[in-house]
Amino acid sequence: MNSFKTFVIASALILAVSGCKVEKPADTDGHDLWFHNLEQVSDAKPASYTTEAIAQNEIDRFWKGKAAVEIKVLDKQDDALGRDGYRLVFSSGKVSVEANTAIGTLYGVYGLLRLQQTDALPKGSKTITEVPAYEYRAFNHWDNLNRSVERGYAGKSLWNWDELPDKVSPVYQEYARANASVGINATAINNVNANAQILTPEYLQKVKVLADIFRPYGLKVFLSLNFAAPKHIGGLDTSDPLDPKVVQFWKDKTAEIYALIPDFGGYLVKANSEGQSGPQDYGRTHADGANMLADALAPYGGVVFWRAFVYDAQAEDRAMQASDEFVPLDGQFRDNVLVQVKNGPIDFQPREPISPLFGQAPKTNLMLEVQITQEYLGHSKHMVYLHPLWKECLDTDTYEFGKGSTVAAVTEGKYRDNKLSAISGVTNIGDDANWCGHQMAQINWYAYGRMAWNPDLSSDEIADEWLRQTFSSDPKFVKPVKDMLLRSREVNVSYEMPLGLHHIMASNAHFGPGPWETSYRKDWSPQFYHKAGPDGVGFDRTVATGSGATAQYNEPLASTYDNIETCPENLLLWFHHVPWDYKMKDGQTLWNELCHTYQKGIEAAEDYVRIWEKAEPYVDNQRYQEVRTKLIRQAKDAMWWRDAVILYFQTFSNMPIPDDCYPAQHTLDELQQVGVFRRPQMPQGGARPQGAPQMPRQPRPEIYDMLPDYTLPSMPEL
Ligand code: BDP
Repeated sequence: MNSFKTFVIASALILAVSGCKVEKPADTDGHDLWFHNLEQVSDAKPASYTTEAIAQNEIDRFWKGKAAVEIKVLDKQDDALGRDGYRLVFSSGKVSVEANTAIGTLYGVYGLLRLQQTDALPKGSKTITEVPAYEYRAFNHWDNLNRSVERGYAGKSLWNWDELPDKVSPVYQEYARANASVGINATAINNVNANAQILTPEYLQKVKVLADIFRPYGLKVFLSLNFAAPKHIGGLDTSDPLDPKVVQFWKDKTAEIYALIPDFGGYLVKANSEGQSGPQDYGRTHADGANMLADALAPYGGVVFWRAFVYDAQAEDRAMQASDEFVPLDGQFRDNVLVQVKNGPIDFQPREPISPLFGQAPKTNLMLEVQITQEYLGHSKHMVYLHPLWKECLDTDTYEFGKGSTVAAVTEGKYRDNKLSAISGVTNIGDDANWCGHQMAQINWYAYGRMAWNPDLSSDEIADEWLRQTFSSDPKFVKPVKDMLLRSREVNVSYEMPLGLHHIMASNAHFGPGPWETSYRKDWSPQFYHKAGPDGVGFDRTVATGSGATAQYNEPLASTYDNIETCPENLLLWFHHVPWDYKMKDGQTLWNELCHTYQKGIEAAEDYVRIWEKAEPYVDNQRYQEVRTKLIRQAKDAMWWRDAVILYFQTFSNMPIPDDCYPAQHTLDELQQVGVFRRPQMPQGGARPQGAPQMPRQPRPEIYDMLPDYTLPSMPEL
């Protein structure tokens, strides 16, 4: 239901039932995202489907201010604003939205409405200038052509390929609008594990329809490539990037795409990674492959996002491989190639150090890839606000160009002449009514866009904006719920993989714990990453006795990480193999610290339920209930994680769970059986396993009784 109708119905109900008393908001499925509290003041339709008309229409429908809004594309270019920047000039009785381009004004309009919705409009005369940090603020959809979404937890793909190009869902436009409202301006619409069919004429006609819908919102389409496309769909017997026939195939294909989509963005490529084909199949390098595509795109202004997510089963330490492969190629990539690097050196874990590559390739256009979908952080079942995770990476100093050369500064291009810059986020969007599977996961879509525009914004500022626009501006709601969101990433680390533990999840679906698991590939096996044994736990990456990964960082990071005394404790087991009785900074043994950290995680997750219940008067019933049910489940899943990891590690440490922690609620044996075929029931009311000694602490029974039909989750199919 559109927000205007919702508003009218809700207002009528309120008046009918209670005079002017403020009542509970009307139910919503969350589809209207952060536009939820925008009240429509007019039903006007855009005069046409152009950027200019859309910008004007957003003001006509939603601007409540008395001051007249004037939208103007500047006659004389203002270099300070670039292509997408804007200026809001507030003077008496007037607000002027100025930019060099129409899309700049549309961003300005959304900026102005955001100020209105967050009660942040200036009182007197003022000029606000906003210029985005990155030129490309991209989304990566891991959407397959059969509408399944790799690592997607919010329903099917938005793109209905069977119906396109004839039938066009209204959702495509809603999607483009939502992206424009937070500044996202590029979208790679298909999975990086790409099916070459997307490049056939039949599919390109469908892609063109999407591109036409996205264009007025400033959203450029990118396509993920299958590097073997010349063989798969081009009738060639090779995909060697130096073969003239292959070069010609890509030139022709690129020309065909631009004929349909003149503002096509370019290609996103996963090559020689996890079984995907690539230039190395032909003895060529990543640079050979990327440059061949870059040359095909250059005449049209297109760019290549070439991913650095590479690793090989035989290597001793997967964390070192992106650097090992890409550092020697520094300086060899064309100007219109950006090398897309995941935030950490392994794979989107709840906490990783930064990828060392950010500090090692000064002559390469590096870009950051973050994951918005919660592959390793509880899927769409757990509430985790991810901005603190991304911000931690952006703010980390690589020291490559001296102090202050943070990942943000390096990727923004502050140290290169070539100012091409980009950032990518793997989306959490599907065809669920609320887009993201979890109402609270919408914040991660919002926050990604805001961060891509301005990496300096704090997690607090972004959460504040989102809550006010999506739920309520009442401080009694905003403060506690925001605090909960701000803690949620650290809480997730605490109950899943604290103190630098990583990759110990169940390996089939990447949901839930699996520390006991082994795999036919050692680098997919949790045991390879935690290396727990009688002597301790953790991956030794030091120079003297371990893999030497610490040496891939610049000083002083390298020696800080290398020395167990100076290594930050939240990364301890990432870099060191540590005895169970090692004394931590607070005097506890490592074992007790682990137990207490998990305990804190569980208790914080339990607290979420109570905090949310207090927020109830400010939230419509539908969203309230949906979130509450998920939060209860999250608390139970936290317990599941703790029991699994601690009971398994206990077989090596032989140390007791401290008395001030909850006793185990499951046996290791039953946890190891969790799977599609056997799902033990979570004990109700925090019941102790039979025969367990009396312990002083018990999980709060009221939380565990709330979802009586909870079973330990089955492992979803991949
Ligand atoms: C991993 C995912 C896998 C992706 C891969 C990638 O498990 O599904 O294909 O990353 O980024 O996180 O290519």
